Amino acid sequence: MGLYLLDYGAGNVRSLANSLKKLGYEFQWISSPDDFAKATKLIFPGVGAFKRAIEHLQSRGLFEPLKQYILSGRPYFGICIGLQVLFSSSSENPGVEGLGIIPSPIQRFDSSSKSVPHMGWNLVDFLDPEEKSKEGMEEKAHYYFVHSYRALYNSANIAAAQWVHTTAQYGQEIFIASVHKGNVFGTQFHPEKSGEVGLRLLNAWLAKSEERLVGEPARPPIARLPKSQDGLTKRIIACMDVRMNDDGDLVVTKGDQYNVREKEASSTSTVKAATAGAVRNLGKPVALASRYYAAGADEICLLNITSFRHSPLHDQPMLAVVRTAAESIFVPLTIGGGIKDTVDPDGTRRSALEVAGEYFRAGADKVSIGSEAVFAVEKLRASGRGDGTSAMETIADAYGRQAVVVSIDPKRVYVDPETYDGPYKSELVLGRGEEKGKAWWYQCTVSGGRQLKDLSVVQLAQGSEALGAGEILLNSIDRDGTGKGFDFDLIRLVRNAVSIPVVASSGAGSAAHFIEVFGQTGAEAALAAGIFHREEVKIEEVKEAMKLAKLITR
Ligand code: 1PR
Repeated sequence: MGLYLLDYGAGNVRSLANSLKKLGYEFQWISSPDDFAKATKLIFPGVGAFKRAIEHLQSRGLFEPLKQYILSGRPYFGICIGLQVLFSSSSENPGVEGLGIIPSPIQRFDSSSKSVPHMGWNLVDFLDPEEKSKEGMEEKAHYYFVHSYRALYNSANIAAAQWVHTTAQYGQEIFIASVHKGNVFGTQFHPEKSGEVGLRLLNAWLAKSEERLVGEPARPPIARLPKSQDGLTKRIIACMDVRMNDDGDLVVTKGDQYNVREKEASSTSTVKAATAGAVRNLGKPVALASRYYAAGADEICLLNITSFRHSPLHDQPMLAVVRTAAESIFVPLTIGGGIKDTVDPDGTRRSALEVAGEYFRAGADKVSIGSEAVFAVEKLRASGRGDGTSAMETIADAYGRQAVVVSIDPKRVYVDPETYDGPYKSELVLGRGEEKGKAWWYQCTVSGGRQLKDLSVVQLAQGSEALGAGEILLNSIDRDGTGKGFDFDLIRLVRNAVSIPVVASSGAGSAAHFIEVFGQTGAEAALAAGIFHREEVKIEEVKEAMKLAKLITR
C-alpha cells in the first residue's frame, strides 16, 4: 500500500524520484498490473511521444488497470505525458487513443509565429479566480514547461472545460496548464523541474488526503481571451565546461576561444597553483551547479568538452556528476559531450540512444549533441533525407525532440565582400561600425573547434531541426571567453533560420549584454560561463537587470 510511480521508460523520472526523496516520501514503482491494487496514490510523470507512452502501457498490460485505478477514485497526478494520456487523442500520433477520460484532443502548437517546443518558465492563470482548491499552485509563480503538443482551452467544450484548473498562454494560444477534478490532478508543466514552487506543489499534493470523483457539480464554462503578451520568461543558463585535468580530476574549466589551458602562472586565488599549460580549474561541477541553482539559474548545462576523444559509457565519470547534481537541483539539466555511438573497453557497443538513456536515467532532462550533429547533417545533405539512424533521430524518436539540443561551435570566415562568390553568399554578414568593410560567414567545426567542416551554421541548424533537434545551443568560438558580448549577427541568422528555440552563448561580459541579446535577436535563452564562475557578474544581477528592462524573468 502507498505511493506508487509509473515509469513508462522515457524521460527523466529520476528528478521526480529525487524530489520525493527530498520531501521525505517513500515510494515504489509500478512494475506489474497487480501493483495498481496496492497503490493508494499514483504519480505518472514523463515526457516524450504520446504514441510511445500509450504503446508502452499497452504492451505491459498497464493501460486498462491504469484507467480502472483512476476511475476507482484514488488520487492520480499526471505530469506532462501523464496529463496528456488522460485525453482522447493526440495529433502527434493520429489513430492512437488515449485514456479518453477528458473528451478533448491534444494538438501541436502553431509554430507560424513562435518557436516550438514551448520551452521554459511560464505563468499560469486559475480558470476560476475564486478557485478555492489551488492544489498547492501559486499565482504569479513560473512553472517549467517543455512540450510541442497541448490541449487548447476551449470553453465551448463543456465536458472538457469541467476539468480545467489553470491555463497558460504561449504566443496567442491559451492551453490547459493543469486539470483537477475529484481525485485527478495533472500538470502540463514539470513540478519536479520548477524549483522551489514545484517542490511546494508536490508536497501539497502528497500531503492531501484521498478525494473522490463522485458528485462534483458541473462548473459553468469560462471564456478566456489571450492577453497582449504571454508570460514566458527569457531563460538564463549557467554552463560548465567539464573535463579531466592533468591529475585525472573532473573539473570545471573555461577557455578563451576554446583554449582551456593557462597561458601563464595566474595569481588569482582559484588558480594559484596553476602553471602555464595546465588545464584551468574553476571548481567542482556539482558544487558550482548547486551554487547556480541557489542563485536562480533557469537551467544548468554541463558539457564534457573532451569526450570527442574517447568516451566509453562504461565508468563514465560524468554520469556520477549528473546523478549527484540531480539530487539537489530541481531545474532542467542539459548534458553534452560524447552523445554518440561508442564502444566500451570490453568491446560492448553502445548506441547514442543508450548513452543518452543513461544520462536521462541519471537525472538529465536534455542531451546536447555537438560533433555527431555535424556528421549527421552532412549525411542528410548528401542523401537528401535522414535514414533514421543518427543520434538526433533516434533520441528524438524515443524521448521527444524537446530532449535533444544541438550545440554548434561556429567560427567566422572573413571574405572579400566585393569578390566573394562562394556557396555561402546568401548567408554573408556585412560588418557595421568598427567592422565596416568586412564580410564573413559562419563555418561549423567539430571536436571542440579543432576541425573545420564545409558546412555553414545555417545549414547545420536547419539540418538539425529536420533531423529532430528541439533546441539550438549557439556558441561562438570567436566570442567565447572574451567578455565582449554575444555575436548578434550570428544569433539573428540562426534565429531566423529555424523555428525551434535558440540559446545564445559565448561572450557575455556584463548583465547589460543579456538585455541586449534578448532585445536584438529574439533568442529564447542566453547562456554564460566565465563571468558566473569567476563571480564577476552574478545570476541575481542579470535577473535584476532584466526586471528593470521589463523583460519577463522569474
Ligand atoms: O562534440 O558532442 O562531444 O560535444 C562536445 C561539446 O563540448 C560541445 O557542446 C562543444 O561546444 C563543447 N566544447 C568542446 N571544446 C570546448 C572548449 O571550450 N575547448 N566548449 C567546448 C564549448 C562553449 C560554451 C561556453 C560558452 C560561454 N564551450 O559552452 O560555455 O562559450 O562561455 P563564456 O560565457 O565564458 O564566453 P561533442
